[in-house]
Amino acid sequence: MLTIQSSEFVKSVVGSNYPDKNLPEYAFLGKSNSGKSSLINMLLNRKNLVKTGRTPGMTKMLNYFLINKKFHIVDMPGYGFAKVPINVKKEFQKLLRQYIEERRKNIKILFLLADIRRIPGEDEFFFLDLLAKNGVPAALTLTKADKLSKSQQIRQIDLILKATGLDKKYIFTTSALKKTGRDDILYAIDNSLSN
Ligand SMILES: Nc1nc2c(ncn2[C@@H]2O[C@H](COP(=O)(O)OP(=O)(O)OP(=O)(O)O)[C@@H](O)[C@H]2O)c(=O)[nH]1
Ligand SMILES: [Mg+2]
Repeated sequence: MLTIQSSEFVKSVVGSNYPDKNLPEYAFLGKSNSGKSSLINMLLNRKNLVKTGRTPGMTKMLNYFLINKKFHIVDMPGYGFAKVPINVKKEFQKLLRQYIEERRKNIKILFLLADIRRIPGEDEFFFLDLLAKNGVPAALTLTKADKLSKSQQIRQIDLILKATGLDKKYIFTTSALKKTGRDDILYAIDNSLSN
């Protein structure tokens, strides 16, 4: 089992000034407010390494963190913020697409986050398709599971499997609040690091 021995902020990347070290990376992508930063903090056992709950839709940076001096975790900017103008949205999609295309060799798993209470829609399909085209493994990661009862979770996961056509093994269920799903994600990272 992967244990987190060290985690440190490396840099914020705008454009293509990626870190010099060419390490494997694990990216966290999702709509604004889907819980990316909270999940990363939970995985790393850090309260506030990644800032959470700030003005959504404003950061255009990729934030790189170095873990165990061995791999990077990337907190990606949240997309789909309802109040931004369409041209800003387009620019955003371009930026995220550019990252995926430029880093497709580095990205070992992209965790695509979605609030468990929502059925994934157009945005998620856009990225799942883009990731498949670039050969980047994707894991749909359902967040805020604590918002539903166990039986509601089971029902909702069933609907999500039907809507996406994904296999159950590519879906993680998490709660940053209750610290659930941590072992599953760390296990997946560990597994891919040793392959
Ligand atoms: N109940 C519950 N709330 C959560 C959970 N994870 C995140 N939240 C809350 O959801 C809000 C957004 O969380 P963030 O982690 O900042 O989300 P984000 O995806 O990083 O948002 P952006 O950086 O704006 O894209 C915050 O108010 C969190 O406290 C969870 O597992 N359970
Ligand atoms: Mg965030």
